[in-house]
Amino acid sequence: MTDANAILSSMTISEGRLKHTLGVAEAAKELARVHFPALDEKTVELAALMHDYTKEYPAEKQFELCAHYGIELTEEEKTTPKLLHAKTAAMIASDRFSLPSDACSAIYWHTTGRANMTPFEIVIYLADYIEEFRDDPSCIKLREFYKKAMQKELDKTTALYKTLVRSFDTTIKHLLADDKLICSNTVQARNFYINQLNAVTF
Ligand code: DGI
Ligand code: FE
Ligand code: FE
Repeated sequence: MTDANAILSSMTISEGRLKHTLGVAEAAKELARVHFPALDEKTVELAALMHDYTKEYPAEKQFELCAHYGIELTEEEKTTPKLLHAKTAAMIASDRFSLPSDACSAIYWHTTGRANMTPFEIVIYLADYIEEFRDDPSCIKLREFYKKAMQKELDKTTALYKTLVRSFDTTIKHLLADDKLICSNTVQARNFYINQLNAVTF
């Protein structure tokens, strides 16, 4: 496995994206410490640093990388190539930086989420949404929602799952408002965590 400097020095991203990336690394380490202390902090940091590694690559380069790594494109990805950055970054994290498979899978699912995410996947997915430098209103609201839920709920898992549901709802509402396709994994993720919460409550 590689180290943080090797990742950072090979990165071709804007200053704003770098700031976001460093924010995700901090948020991910904190989420892991609070919710999943068995996760390795160093590996969580490396996955966070890699999560948007290819975000600013042009669409043709994303398609080329997908062809190179044998990634099959879903209908949503064919029309929304920016969804591909999660998958191409995951492939590069494995191939060029030898990150372990649990870290690569967290990078792979960080944009859409999915049902029944692993602890590593939850940490990177949510850190991407609530890291401190995200300044659009829905991210600010979700960050506040998470903090309040952590104070209010007796159970940390309930607070975490409620925040996940709200994150998927927020994404889906934005996509609906913009007439965009909604990835089925995002819908399945929302339904999964609602069911988990209902199973706890009743
Ligand atoms: O890469 P970031 O900007 O840090 O964040 P991200 O990887 O979560 O990407 C956010 C973008 O992904 C945002 O423009 C919405 C889009 N997105 C997320 N889920 C879906 C989606 N776009 C479509 N079309 N369908 C989805 O289900
Ligand atoms: Fe991303
Ligand atoms: Fe991101």
